[in-house]
Amino acid sequence: MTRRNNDDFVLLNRFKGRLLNHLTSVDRTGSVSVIEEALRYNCTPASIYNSVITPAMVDLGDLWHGGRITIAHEHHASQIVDDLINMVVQKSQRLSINGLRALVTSPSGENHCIGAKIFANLLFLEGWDVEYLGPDTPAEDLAKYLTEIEVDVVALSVVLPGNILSVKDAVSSIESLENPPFVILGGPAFKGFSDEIGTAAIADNSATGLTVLQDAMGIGAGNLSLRDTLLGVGGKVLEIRRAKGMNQGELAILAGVDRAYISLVENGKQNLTMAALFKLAEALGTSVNTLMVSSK
Ligand code: B12
Repeated sequence: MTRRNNDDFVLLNRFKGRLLNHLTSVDRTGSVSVIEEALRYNCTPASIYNSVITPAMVDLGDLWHGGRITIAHEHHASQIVDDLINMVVQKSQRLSINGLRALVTSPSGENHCIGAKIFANLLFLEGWDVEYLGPDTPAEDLAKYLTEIEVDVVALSVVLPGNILSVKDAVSSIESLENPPFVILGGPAFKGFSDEIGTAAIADNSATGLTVLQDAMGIGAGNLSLRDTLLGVGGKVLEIRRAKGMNQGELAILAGVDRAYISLVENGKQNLTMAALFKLAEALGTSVNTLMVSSK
């Protein structure tokens, strides 16, 4: 039997209040117990991140700003929160794998990274392969790194409005690449921000960010059906084979399978094993990730 998710506002707000108390007194055990309880109550990872941990950190910032706690308290609390973020992802189920890969970081000068890490984990739980780099990545180094690793999306998190300038640098460095990935910008610096930054998408919260990426990548929310996945892989195999000027027989020889097998794959009628998928990707000179990018 599957248990229902529980995203009751009053319950989440109570967890947030208790977490804030434990973080204010830098009580790791108490903080962990709040998150464990939220998970036991079937609160979703997104609601624990967005409605428990995030608002607790905002209130903690107010206490710090108002001189009620020291920077040392805030640093210690941030470390505890880092562990809580890991705990949520470790104890949650990843429902699907969408074959897409994202890189998450923040631009030069931005040392806040809790929001970036939460967004990275939400992407992971939604089925993405995620490369999380931590904060403060210089624009040129990021662009250079992107020539070495293949990603579909770069997500940049910005907290301080003063770092909008450096995120603009990052976007233009990425856009100057030969095959630039899709770029999404998010974080509190974009609240009420209405300008454009190159061709990057902008989302000030993680829920909107996930939806924007689903639309941009042509994937629906949640699991794709087996049929849709096989049709997506088949379409991609056909597209790449034709682009390479190969016929089905030639691809079959390279992949070590029958021509009829290629025909079934391309029509979405063959339930491929992972080994077959790897052989096909290799024969087409591409990656499994690329073959797994499905259309809606
Ligand atoms: C913890 C903290 C720090 C820690 C960060 C530790 C860490 N590992 O990240 C440290 C000590 C490093 C720090 C430093 C500073 N901080 Co500080 N910090 C905070 C604090 C208390 C919490 C931030 C946080 O973690 N929030 C929780 C996260 C989860 O929320 P979030 O970032 O909004 O992320 C959510 C969404 O925005 C979204 N999201 C985030 N990224 C992305 C990306 C994409 C693509 C998408 C779609 C969505 C998305 O998803 C997340 C989940 O819901 C805030 C208080 C506050 N009001 O936020 C101050 C705060 C942000 N800091 C502030 C300041 C001023 C500073 C310093 C300048 C202080 C100083 N004088 O040195 C430095 C700047 C350092 C730098 N150069 O970056 C101010 C910023 C004011 C402003 N708007 O300009 C705040 C608001 C405190 C305050 N009340 O004054 N800080």
